[in-house]
Amino acid sequence: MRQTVNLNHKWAFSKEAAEVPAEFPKNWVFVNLPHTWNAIDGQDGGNDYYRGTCYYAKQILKSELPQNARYYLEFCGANASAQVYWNGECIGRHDGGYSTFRTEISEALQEENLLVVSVDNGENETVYPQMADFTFYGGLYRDVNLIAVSDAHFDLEYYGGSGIAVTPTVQGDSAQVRVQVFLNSVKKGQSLFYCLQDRDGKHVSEAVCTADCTEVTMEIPKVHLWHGRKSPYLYTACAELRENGEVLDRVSARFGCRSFRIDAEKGFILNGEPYPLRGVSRHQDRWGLGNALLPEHHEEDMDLICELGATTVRLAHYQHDRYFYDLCDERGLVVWAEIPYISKHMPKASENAEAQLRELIVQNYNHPSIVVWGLSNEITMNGSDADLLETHKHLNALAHELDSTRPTTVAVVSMCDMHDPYLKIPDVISYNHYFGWYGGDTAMNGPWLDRFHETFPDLPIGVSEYGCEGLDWHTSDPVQGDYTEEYQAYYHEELIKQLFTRPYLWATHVWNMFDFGADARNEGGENGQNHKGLVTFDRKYKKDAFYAYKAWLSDEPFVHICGKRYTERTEEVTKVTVYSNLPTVELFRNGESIDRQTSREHFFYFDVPNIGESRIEAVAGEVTDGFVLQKVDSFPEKYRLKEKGAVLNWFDITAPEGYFSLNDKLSEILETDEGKKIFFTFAEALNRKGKGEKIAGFTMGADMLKMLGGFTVLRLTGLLGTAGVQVEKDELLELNRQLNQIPRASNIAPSDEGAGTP
Ligand code: GCB
Repeated sequence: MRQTVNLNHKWAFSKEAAEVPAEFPKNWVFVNLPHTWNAIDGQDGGNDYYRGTCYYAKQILKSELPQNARYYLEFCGANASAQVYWNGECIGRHDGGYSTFRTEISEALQEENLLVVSVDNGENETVYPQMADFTFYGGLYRDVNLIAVSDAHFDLEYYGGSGIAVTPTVQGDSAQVRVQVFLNSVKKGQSLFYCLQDRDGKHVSEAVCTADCTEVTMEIPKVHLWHGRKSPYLYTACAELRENGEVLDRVSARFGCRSFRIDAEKGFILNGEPYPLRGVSRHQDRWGLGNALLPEHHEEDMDLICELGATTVRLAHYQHDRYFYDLCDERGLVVWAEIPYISKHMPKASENAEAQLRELIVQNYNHPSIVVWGLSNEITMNGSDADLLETHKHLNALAHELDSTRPTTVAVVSMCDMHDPYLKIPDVISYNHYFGWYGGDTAMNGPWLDRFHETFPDLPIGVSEYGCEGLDWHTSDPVQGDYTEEYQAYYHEELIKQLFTRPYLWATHVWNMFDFGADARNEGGENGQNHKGLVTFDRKYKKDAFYAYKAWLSDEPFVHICGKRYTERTEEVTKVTVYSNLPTVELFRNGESIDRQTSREHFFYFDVPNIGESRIEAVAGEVTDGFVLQKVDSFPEKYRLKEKGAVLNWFDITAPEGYFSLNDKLSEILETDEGKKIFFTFAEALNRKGKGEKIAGFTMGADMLKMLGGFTVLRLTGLLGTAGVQVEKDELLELNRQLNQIPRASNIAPSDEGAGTP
């Protein structure tokens, strides 16, 4: 029988070593896995985290290993490229930081062994991702195992797969389940035993055959369907390789029986019923830990996503830990799984994109939660060409060849024209739109989607990303781009109303469930993070917007008062927003009822007298929520955004009445000829600072500017950190001086309709 030994404990680690050590390096530091070397520098801003090669070393004594014929090392995540050295000899190499790979060591195993793994997250042109809005934490950041098997065994070498593939097909009230196994070194006389077990371990079907019979189809009569969050019923398929009554090897896989289709008009249909996919995207990393996670971290994330009431999760922008896909199966979340083919097509990396897609599918084929394979994200950001199209055609065909049961998709960048030929390649598509954050305003989202739907009525469309930054800054007058918790909540209220009332959208995913590490970002007064999460990076605080979703999606009765971190207010009558999934909410101030409202939109707005100290309480059915509001004379500075380490803060800027300044929105400045001229001269100068014609590889073209028009020029220059460009204080002051000369246009034309219009 196979034995699996976990090897996470006690590795020697070095960032300084220049080569593979010949002996065990006792003077390196000792670490346990999971481990990343970027837990701190990958999250503190500045785009300066260490990207290069580090080494891990471990001593392995044969006497401590289980006795068996063949031995494999299993790496569940080494970011991004790894070379495996066994007693000084390179025995394996793997490119791609998010998938499992294995290396056989049977031949080379001695009594005392030295295992060294060099892991490299440095820049290159051949391994995805290289350019994206998240930190590429380097390290052996998932489990490392040793698997000992008999000579004949279920395959461990094919793209990190499990050696068993299960394909259930629902037919009436039963299911036909095809089980395929992949074997290594079988001999005559060996046999296979197959079984299907229900959730309680009871065998519902069995089959016995010779070892060359690697595919059987078995029936489950009166099948329990896997029906998303409502009933995530799982079966287990197992296969045993036997010889003379002895079990030589055994594999098993959980699976679920469900049918689904994606309809361009009706959205997602699960087991014949409309099952709206409304949910979030997840990045895996965490504050202080980077991507080096323990099972309890995945469990906490899953609990939070379920509390929100999501029915779907987009596991962006790469393959996640297999434990997380397991949790999705168990809890009934419908998953979009994808590879990190992102932001920028790299002609020399297509082979790597293909390998990562192969691994994603082979390794995750059995998960009933997964319904689509994502081929790429915002890949036309820097333009499209014939090679990009070819690569997509190829990836699309490969996904279908490896898995005929699931459609393919792509997440399209907002400004990509809806007629772009690459949109015709996958089976369904989704757009990333940030109208109301980066550019345009919130009201543009629904109409844009309706236009797409009218233009392409047969192509299912979803929203793969939308979101807005929200930190612990506060205001009673939220405006786009202010980074307050209040604007974020307002943005999501608007988006929920538009997206959740359009049943044709096959899936919608908030960007993002959690704040995440993006070391190149310098935003919102907390550098190194993207704060579009509904929950903070440390998972400790659920922002108000979280509850807006809970109100629409969850069945667990609750009431939530917004603005509890904003208790000191100056106005005499203040707005108090309440979210609840119950129809009626009554608000009390110091025990007296202010108002009782009934709404089907789950959002309730109260005007509350703000005098002295007010104990505010919201009551809905059996549930309550409350906080203490305080009247103050002047606006507390602690609520006002302060950029951290900013070259200039908004309050340092001169803004003569009637004239532009860095504190104005780019879109408004670009509406004047003079403003256009000044801004483009400035942008050209920045382009020269970047690489050639581009800023960190991105052309600052008209579409990009249009997309970013909702930001003030100051914020925008802060954002450029994401693209690796630092704008100096004197450059900003000079730009401000020039803007101060331009009178604001008196009759500004109505804002245009946003990017990607047909
Ligand atoms: C996107 C990207 C995502 C970013 C996000 C943002 O469109 O796909 O990786 O993090 O925008 O926040 O700008």
